[in-house]
Amino acid sequence: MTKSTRLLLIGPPGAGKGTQAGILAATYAIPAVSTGDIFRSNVKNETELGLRVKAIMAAGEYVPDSVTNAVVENRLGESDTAAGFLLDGYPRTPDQVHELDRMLSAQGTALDVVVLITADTDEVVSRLLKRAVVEGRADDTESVIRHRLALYEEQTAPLIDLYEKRNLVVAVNGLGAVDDVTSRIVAALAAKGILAPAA
Ligand code: B4P
Repeated sequence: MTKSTRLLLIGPPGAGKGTQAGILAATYAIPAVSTGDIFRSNVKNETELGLRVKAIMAAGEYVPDSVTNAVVENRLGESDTAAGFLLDGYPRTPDQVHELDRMLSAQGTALDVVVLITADTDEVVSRLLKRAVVEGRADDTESVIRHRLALYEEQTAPLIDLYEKRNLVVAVNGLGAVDDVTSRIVAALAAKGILAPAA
């Protein structure tokens, strides 16, 4: 493994970011930092932050950049991220990219790879509707899912170009079994010189 591994997972809602983030964090022995999970846990625990973002998330809107950036800056300030991390669901806007650049350059570090997980709209809508039955997430109704997808296309998909210009992006097909998607990501990372630590 390289001395430290700083990864970012990007892709539409339902592409499998959260699913793969958990598996990859264990594989590469780095913490997954999921803004969605952080917000959901705050909503569940009815913290001040949770009360602030609850309705925004239920409507499928993005939490304001200033709030999201502060959450990530705090999390990346924790010692377990010093040897690397995997960002899941952040950044999603140009301002978040800018702030992440600032945070990392202040640490004298940078991202190693941006993994783009692709999946078509029909597949992601069907996955999220299935998850609605299992988990009952407030933002997994069909109209909110479609809104989240539109927001992704408008605000987040353009960021891929920006990271492509930095030569950081590897695109991985997110269709098929979860294990197969993981194997594709592991192979794509290996091609970039990022290897899992020996067990
Ligand atoms: P997230 O938690 O990031 O939600 P998401 O985009 O839906 O992705 P998630 O990771 O949960 O789903 P996954 O694709 O893994 O964000 C939720 C909300 O938080 C946002 O709408 C926003 O309000 C807020 N937020 C978060 N980050 C923000 C930011 N940076 N700025 C502003 N606001 C922010 O999985 C989906 C389903 O597919 C699962 O049920 C899974 O089991 C299934 N699945 C996964 N892989 C599969 C496969 N290969 N085959 C079949 N099913 C699969």
